[in-house]
Amino acid sequence: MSSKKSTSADPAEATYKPDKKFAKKARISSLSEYQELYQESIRKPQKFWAKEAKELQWRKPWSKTLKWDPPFAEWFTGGELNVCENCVDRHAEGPRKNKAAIIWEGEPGDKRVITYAQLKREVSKFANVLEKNGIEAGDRVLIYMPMVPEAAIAMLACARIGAVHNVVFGGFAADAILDRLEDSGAVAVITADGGWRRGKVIPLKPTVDDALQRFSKVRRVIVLNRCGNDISMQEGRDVWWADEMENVSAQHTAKGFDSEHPLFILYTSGSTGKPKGILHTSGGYLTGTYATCKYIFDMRDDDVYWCTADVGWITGHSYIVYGPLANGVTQVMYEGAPNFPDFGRFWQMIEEYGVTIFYTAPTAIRAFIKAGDAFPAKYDLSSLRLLGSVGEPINPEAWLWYHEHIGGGKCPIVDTWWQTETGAIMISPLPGATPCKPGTATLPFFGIDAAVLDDAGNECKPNEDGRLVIRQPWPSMTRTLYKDKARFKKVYWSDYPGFYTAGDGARRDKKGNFWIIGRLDDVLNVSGHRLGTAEIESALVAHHAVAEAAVVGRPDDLKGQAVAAFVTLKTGYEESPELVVELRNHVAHVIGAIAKPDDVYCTAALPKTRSGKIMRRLLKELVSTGKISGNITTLEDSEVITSLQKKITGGS
Ligand code: 6R9
Repeated sequence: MSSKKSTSADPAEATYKPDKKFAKKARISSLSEYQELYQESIRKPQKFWAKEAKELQWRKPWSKTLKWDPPFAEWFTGGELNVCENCVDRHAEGPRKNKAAIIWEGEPGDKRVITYAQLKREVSKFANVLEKNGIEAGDRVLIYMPMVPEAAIAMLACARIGAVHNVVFGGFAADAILDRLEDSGAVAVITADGGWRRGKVIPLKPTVDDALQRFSKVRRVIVLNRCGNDISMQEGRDVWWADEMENVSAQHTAKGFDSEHPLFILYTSGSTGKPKGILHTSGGYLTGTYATCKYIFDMRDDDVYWCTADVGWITGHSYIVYGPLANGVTQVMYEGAPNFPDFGRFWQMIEEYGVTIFYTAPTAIRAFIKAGDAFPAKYDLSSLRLLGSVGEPINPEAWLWYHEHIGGGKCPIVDTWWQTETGAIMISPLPGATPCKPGTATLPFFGIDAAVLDDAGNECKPNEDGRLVIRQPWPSMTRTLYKDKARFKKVYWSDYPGFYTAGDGARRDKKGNFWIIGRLDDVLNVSGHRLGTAEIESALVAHHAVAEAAVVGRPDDLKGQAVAAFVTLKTGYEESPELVVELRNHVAHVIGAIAKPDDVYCTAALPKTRSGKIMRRLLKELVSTGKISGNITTLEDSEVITSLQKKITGGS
């Protein structure tokens, strides 16, 4: 059965209404119900959030829901809770005791199922290990782990004792670890010997050693034996996870912490300058992640949920660890690459575990499109009932493929807009209520007063481009940049005093749907016309030969900016002057002559951060100057840049 109600012959332009059967069972089952509750939540946001927060377990009730001294917020002031207790103990002691919390699969095929009762024992033991090693509430602990259950256990154990974790994505190099150790002032590191990726061991401990040679304040390194690769252990500083766990009790009494007790710091990557340490606290963050999981992913007791992110990113924090576990759901966790041993791995796992809710990124979807429809077609994906997307605007081509080839034409797709800074999803369809259109994240979540403003601070008219802002505080918002309140104020709160500026360009259509154009620095101005790079990319990707595209502006005497496009081609297509002409005309045909790329470069791959975001900044520099001056350490593959540079400058 299809959820589609086409208002246009072109499927990319059609509106997809929630499936009736889905809507009937959903928590919010019609657009009017959403609208009514939304209006009420914006009139009285504190009332809405307090109701959600009350579903959590508090050790001490709060006395004030919100203390707002712009831009500094305190939520649930005076309240005390233990975040770990909410995610683990609460379920381990009730009817969910023997329910699977984590169904884990390692890349080589090893499998583990951890029930809530077992998770409680493991987390309690590890909390005892941390305390035995002198780690106290407020201490910063750097976590550098592969995607194994112990990564989540380490995070939860930190939360349990009030230590502040800083997870660093396992793909980052020693310099990135060093920056974070220094900025956060970490006293301990939790790592593993290595992790599996595309059939190979990626060593982790040696990278930590490298960073620690230049940072002496870390007293203890706890090392998980995952791969058995050869590593060295420094006497007196490094200890094995398994040895430590052997002699501690499985009982650990959790204390309550203040609602505003820091929970974690997560550094944003990819930007120039010093990394920004986004600080999140306890009660508000948990309330935001809990409530969004409940309404947006419609989590139920019989669901099997799978978010394919890494715990090194905010999506892994909010939608693998804290939100899903606060909801007591069963989730799948996977260690390795989506294409190991082939592009069928995800689909095979969905079939095997009966995954019902699946959350991934457009960049992954485009890789699957490129690999071909035959992979998902081999597996039974009928258990799926809801799909999610996050990380960048999802181009209609990817949306439609996801809808048809993964969702079988029946699953709602929640395109979720949010950021490391927002902590939880801000704009997204509600799966039983919101009509979807490929490419729009649709409407704000309850309590989120999102708007699009022009330079003067007025709300933009429908279809007019402006800046995306949030006008009222919300519980899961970042409280500050770690040790840098001034930068926090300047970066997010100085465009429109009192309002949070997301740094994204956006527009709303007549129905109020938010269309995210992309980061504001990715918006081009061609002959006085504003063009979203995402829009042009989406047009390129809609061409049958194109797998992935990145568009940047290059200075042009006549137009201000000219459009430079980089594309990777699908298997079976080859670069040719004819194809370049065809692609340019195709964009002109889809958007208009103004958007026609001036340059089209075919490339084997696009430069990406290790989290899969295309680094347009580098491409922009390359087309503007012919070279790269900045730091490219966050790149997944720096070869890509070298070969593009040759192509652009005509060098060999
Ligand atoms: C969760 C996450 C945040 C930036 C954000 C925006 C882009 C994320 C999006 C999206 C359009 C979506 N972004 N989700 N753009 N539609 N559904 O990705 O956090 O890594 O901090 O990135 O990602 O540009 O400003 P983070």
